[in-house]
Amino acid sequence: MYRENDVNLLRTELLAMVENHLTPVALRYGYSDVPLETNIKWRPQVLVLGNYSSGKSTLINDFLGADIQATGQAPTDDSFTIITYDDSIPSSPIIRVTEERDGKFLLNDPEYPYDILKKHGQRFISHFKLKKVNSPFLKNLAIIDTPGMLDSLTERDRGYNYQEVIGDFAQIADLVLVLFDPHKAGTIREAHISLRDTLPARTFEDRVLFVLNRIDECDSLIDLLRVYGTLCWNLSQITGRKDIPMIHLTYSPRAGKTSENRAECETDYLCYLENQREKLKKAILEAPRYRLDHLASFIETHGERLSHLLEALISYRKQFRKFRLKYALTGFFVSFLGGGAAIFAITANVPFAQTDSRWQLVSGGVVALAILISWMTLLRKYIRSIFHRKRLKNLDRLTPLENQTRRDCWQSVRELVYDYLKKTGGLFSEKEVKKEYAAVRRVFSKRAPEIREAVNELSRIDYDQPDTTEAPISS
Ligand SMILES: Nc1nc2c(ncn2[C@@H]2O[C@H](COP(=O)(O)OP(=O)(O)O)[C@@H](O)[C@H]2O)c(=O)[nH]1
Ligand SMILES: [Mg+2]
Repeated sequence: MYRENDVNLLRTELLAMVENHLTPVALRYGYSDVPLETNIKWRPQVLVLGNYSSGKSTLINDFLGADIQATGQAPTDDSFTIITYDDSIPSSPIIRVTEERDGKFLLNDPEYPYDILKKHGQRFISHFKLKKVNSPFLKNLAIIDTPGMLDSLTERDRGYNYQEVIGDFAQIADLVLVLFDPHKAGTIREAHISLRDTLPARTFEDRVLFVLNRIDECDSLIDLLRVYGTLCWNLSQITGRKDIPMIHLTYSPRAGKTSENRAECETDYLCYLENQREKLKKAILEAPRYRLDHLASFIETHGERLSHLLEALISYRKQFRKFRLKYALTGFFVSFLGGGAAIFAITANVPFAQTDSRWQLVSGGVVALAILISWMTLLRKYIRSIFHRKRLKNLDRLTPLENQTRRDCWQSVRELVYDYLKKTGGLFSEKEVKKEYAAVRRVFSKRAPEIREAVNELSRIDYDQPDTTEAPISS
């Protein structure tokens, strides 16, 4: 197992990076309404998704070691339940719910990271709750049990947008379990689409675990292979990939004993298969390490976006400076021409032709100065507003968009750049933005890769093995 201290150390460092360097910029430019770390500062979380009756709650109960969640064949539980550890209760062999809270409390207590879910409205809030349980399984993580997907249910029936809620939870969660059962092995399109749209592409694979559950209910080994094949085919259709991700094959021996279907099944084949429940449990207990991965990706994603935002603002100011210089030079040139023309007009005009040439020069100078002053004051404001409008209209020219990653990144901040330029009229301190850019850039391109390397290093260390680097005990 991972060494808790190493994980905590890295976690603290990552959070400090977000708090000190990314959040101030994110808040200032409207990139986020709440400090960025709000969503990631709480304990690691595991989101459990799947059809109704795929055995989500049973699996959770098995891991917790007690019947905490209601289970049943019919769609029993239509709530999103956060199940977390109760630190205030001394450990006891009897595992039970020690405290229950409703959605309103969860959304308003700053300890919890669910601020972003407020937008889903009252109906969602009434289907959202917290249970504190004294199970040792929860010491380093929290589990989110979800209502099953029901194809027949529409957004109007539910009263909230299920897909969006799942997407938001997936963003917060460090590990996502997607459960299937042999009866409905291919109907997770809805969940998968919202996962694919919300999780960063590069970490999607690492953060999602697929589980074929209730395998004890297959009629025979052939039936199980058929179900497995269907699931693989459906997954490849959805993911658009030919290589199939690892699928954990599991069942609950406890639930199986009482299952009506089970009695009719020929389940001898189960002895040839390893129930991967324990493996799955081990993977879930690794959630704190997934959390580090999640944090590192979080910093990479937001660091990249914020630096793109600042880069566009700096580019605006650079273009503005160039424009100002060009405009001033043109002003000098025009006033010089104007002055020259005035002198020419004076000398060509008979009544003035005889005046002292010094006066002619002074008059030319005065005309040139008058032109220059009006150029730099009255006209300047007008021409500047044309420059500003033009830049807002061609916002994409502020930054090079040479590849798809840059284009995607730009899409996520384009609107913010537009709003900020509009709000400030393009008048902001370039020096300050440059300073912020340097800090974000340092985090994104130097510190984040270092931390990523440390996170990878940590996952390579097998803490179950004795540490061979220790000095041998001398005899
Ligand atoms: N035979 C068998 N039945 C199971 C298994 N897991 C869950 N069940 C049963 O399936 C039904 C639905 O389980 P539940 O956990 O409520 O599903 P959820 O809707 O996904 O939370 C319950 O009656 C469970 O007893 C399993 O692995 N094998
Ligand atoms: Mg359930």
